[in-house]
Amino acid sequence: MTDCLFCKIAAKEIPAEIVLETDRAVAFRDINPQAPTHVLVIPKEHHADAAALAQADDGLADDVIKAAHAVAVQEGVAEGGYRIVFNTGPGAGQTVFHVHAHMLGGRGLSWPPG
Ligand code: IU
Repeated sequence: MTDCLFCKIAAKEIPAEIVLETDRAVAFRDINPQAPTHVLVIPKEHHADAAALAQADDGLADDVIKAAHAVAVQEGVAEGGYRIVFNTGPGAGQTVFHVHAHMLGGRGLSWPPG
């Protein structure tokens, strides 16, 4: 999608601190981290939100979740516990409409979220 910031990050047209890349997903550090480790995991293919990702065929949602878990292991936060969050829709706080999983870890995470 031509005007999508995260498509441009996936295409390396805009710089980001990429921590993991697979055939179909890219993971990069959030510019405004909410935890010691806060990484966004996106499919390279454009889908607006988790609802659209869930309807994408051939296991793309699986790939994104597996990449998020791989990042948690790589970043050393898997054992202490981590959270994968898809804010879906403006009412849930989604501000960038290229689906992204937030992977947060490295501190205690309370529940329920705000
Ligand atoms: P949200 O779930 O759509 O609200 O999350 C968007 C996230 O994207 C948010 O945590 C921002 O800090 C983050 N982000 C980024 O990492 N790099 C950017 O250039 C922009 C937003 I714009």
